[in-house]
Amino acid sequence: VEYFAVAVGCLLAVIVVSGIIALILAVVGVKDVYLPPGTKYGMVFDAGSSHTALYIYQWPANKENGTGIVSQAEACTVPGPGISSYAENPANAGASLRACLDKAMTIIPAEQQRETPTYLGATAGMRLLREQNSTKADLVFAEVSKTIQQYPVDFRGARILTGNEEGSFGWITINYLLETLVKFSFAGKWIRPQAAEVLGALDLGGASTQITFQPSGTIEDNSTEVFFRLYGTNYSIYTHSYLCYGRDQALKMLLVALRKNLTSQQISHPCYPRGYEENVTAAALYDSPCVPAPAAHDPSQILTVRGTGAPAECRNAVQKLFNFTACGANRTCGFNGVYQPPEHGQFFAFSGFYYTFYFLNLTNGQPLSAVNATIWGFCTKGWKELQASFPQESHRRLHNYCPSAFYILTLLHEGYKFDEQMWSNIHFRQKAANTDIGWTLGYMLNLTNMMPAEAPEQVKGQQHGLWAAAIFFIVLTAAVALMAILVLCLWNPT
Ligand SMILES: *[C@@H]1O[C@H](CO)[C@@H](O)[C@H](O)[C@H]1NC(C)=O
Ligand SMILES: *[C@@H]1O[C@H](CO)[C@@H](O)[C@H](O)[C@H]1NC(C)=O
Ligand SMILES: *[C@@H]1O[C@H](CO)[C@@H](O)[C@H](O)[C@H]1NC(C)=O
Ligand SMILES: *[C@@H]1O[C@H](CO)[C@@H](O)[C@H](O)[C@H]1NC(C)=O
Ligand SMILES: CC(=O)N[C@H]1CO[C@H](CO)[C@@H](O)[C@@H]1O
Repeated sequence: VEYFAVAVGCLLAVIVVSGIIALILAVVGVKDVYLPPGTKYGMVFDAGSSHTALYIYQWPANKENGTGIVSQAEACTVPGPGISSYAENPANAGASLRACLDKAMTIIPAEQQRETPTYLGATAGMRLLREQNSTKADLVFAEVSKTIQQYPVDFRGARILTGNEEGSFGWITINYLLETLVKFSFAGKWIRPQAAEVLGALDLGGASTQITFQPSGTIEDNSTEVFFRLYGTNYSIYTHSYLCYGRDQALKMLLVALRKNLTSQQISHPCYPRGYEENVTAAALYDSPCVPAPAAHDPSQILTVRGTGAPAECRNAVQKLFNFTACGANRTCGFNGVYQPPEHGQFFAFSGFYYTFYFLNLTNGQPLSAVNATIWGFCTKGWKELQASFPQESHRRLHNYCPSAFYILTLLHEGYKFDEQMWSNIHFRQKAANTDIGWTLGYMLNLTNMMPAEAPEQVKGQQHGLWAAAIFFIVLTAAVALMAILVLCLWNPT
């Protein structure tokens, strides 16, 4: 009986200890402990209204080594117009992406390609196309998806971002790159930077513009409020996207507004330089939901647009694109009746804001009065003088800098209400930490769960060596115990 009890005891001990070993190995996962070092990649197509760009990001495998560690490996501009322009010929939208996808395949090592998360996000150009004809928008998405699926990547879908998402992800991108949300300290811990203030984001696309910031007070209109919890901190952010107030659509609205007389073939344009002339068809002018076509009009009619180079008239015409009276009396407001709390903190203004102001050499922190003076001066130049001053600039774009600049000035100063003092808080930037600023990085960080809601106590990858050693030690101890039990059991019987 005694012998039997000892045998059962030994057997139980063996089972329990083996179980513990098995459990440890299963929970930890041998794979997890011995992940090979290397670089991981992710790709995001930014399908904007005027063009598409592919961003390739990289980060060290198995260790998100603090924020700022995801960096841009490459940015590739897709040749041709934005995907929404292929509504009549969707197959070509897919084909247009090939050059950049081919390039990506030369950058991402072959063995990494299959696990490279790849996204396509479309913005206001596709929002407008969907508004016009959602079947056409679906066909374009089907074609771009088909093309991307022909490449050996982990394609996770093509979709239209909402205006609020576009603004929020731009805000996350900036604050991630500037390490205002979280920082990796030298002590090897994630910390929330105490001194750092989050920055606001001002984005100007071709078909929409976004303003996003953390106000000092409460947000009174919850359609403009987004909440995130990032690294253990709650953020309540104001964001609004104004559809049709991107640069290209705004200039289209301006041109239509300047067409005072529907029977005339002529349009006088005070923002275009004297001596500049171009023809547009009525079909091209009224091709967007931002500019409703007149009831009876002939799409094949050809209109002649003539520049008059008159800055005061130009400014007046641009101001009329905004409705500044639609807000209730006791509400802080942007324009067109959209709620906006008072601005707070520093802002980065990027994409269209940056490109136009960079051309005019206005990105060095010039005060509002100097910006105003430069734009007025630029808008008085005649077409010949302009071409002579900027011989290397494409003539297709040169005539648009004056209206674009007045548009940006009016949008920021009167639309978003940046007064003279607040103006100095706007920083016109294209990049931060060598990475282009836009919504794409924030979008990828969110979708790959690289921005956890809770602050990790320590990064598993960081403590890799220690972690592996601890597991090894526990398993070794358990194995020795197992041996000891077996030996004792075998010695005991008699
Ligand atoms: C991670 O951070 C450490 C300490 O800051 C640094 O020495 C190391 O180069 C970083 N790793 C990568 C892959 O950037
Ligand atoms: C939308 O586009 C589809 C495909 O091009 C076309 O067949 C359909 O007639 C269009 N619908 C409208 C309302 O224009
Ligand atoms: C501005 O908006 C208000 C309220 O929506 C409207 O009554 C008014 O006509 C608008 N003004 C212009 C110039 O469009
Ligand atoms: C651009 O502006 C800065 C600051 O106002 C000035 O110092 C610089 O000379 C300007 N550059 C050009 C090319 O105009
Ligand atoms: C800011 C934002 O849109 N965050 C999203 C990130 O992704 C999760 C799902 O994984 C969404 O729930 C969040 O809203």
